[in-house]
Amino acid sequence: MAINYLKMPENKVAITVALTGAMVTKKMNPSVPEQPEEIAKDAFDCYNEGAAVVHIHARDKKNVNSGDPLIFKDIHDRIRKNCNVILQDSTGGGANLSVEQRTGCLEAYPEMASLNMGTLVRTVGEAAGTAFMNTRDDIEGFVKRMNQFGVKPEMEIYNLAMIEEVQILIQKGLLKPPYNVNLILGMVYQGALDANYMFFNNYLQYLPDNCYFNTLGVGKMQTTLGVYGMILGGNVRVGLEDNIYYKRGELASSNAQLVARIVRMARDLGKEPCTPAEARELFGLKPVPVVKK
Ligand code: KMH
Ligand code: ZN
Repeated sequence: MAINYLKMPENKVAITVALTGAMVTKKMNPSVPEQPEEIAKDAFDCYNEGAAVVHIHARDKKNVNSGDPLIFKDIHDRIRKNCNVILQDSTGGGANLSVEQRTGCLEAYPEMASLNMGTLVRTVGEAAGTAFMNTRDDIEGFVKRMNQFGVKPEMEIYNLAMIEEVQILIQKGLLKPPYNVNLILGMVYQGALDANYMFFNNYLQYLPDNCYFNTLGVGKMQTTLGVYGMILGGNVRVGLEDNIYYKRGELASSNAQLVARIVRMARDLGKEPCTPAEARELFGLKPVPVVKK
């Protein structure tokens, strides 16, 4: 297997926690944080457990997915009162949001934002059968807007064809190295690859030079795939957005519980979780002023 991607330092792993998402609700797991105050609390708890990056979705007062920059700004400000964790907003948004609305979060100046690298078809929930639109033009529009705001994209990869889109952005000079991708397996959408280790190996084979990867197993594969990704030199994403269970038949009690478990497993592999400052340096983000309490 040809390995071109950037490996993390052997004794380090950057943990991202996806706190809320667009699809999970308190009905599915009462611990899902929906309002800014709850999201900020979870972010701080997860930072204290070892998360370096928080992936953020916003909801309005009725808990409907929102791209309102003011809500994102409120979440950022609340998080920043307590810690300097890296703020990564979602431009995936939710099924109710237009492509335009999905970039609203950039006006709240996150440090990173998700960039979905292709179109998929939703298969669950009220929006089943509709397209999660990310045409090549949309992707280019998103990344240009991110560049205007000085926001670093984390490219969301759901199948092998999407790695081709990464290459296209590199060829067009729209990305600044080092690149960050989130290798996703097990998303329930049509067009997304199943959570299977062989697919994961294929992803790695086709990654470009100068590229760090995050490992994201959706659902029950979150922990095991995460460990596999760490062993191969990558980072890990956990959190209630992608997995509401702690183990079979038992709901996770919080995002922090999921972070704590992956940090324990990282330490068993001889890896310490990166601080936000360490992750910023590796990913080429600007330093954030020290939070004074
Ligand atoms: N839920 C993840 C599989 C985004 O928000 O832009 C993908 C995700 C995308 O988090
Ligand atoms: Zn998301």
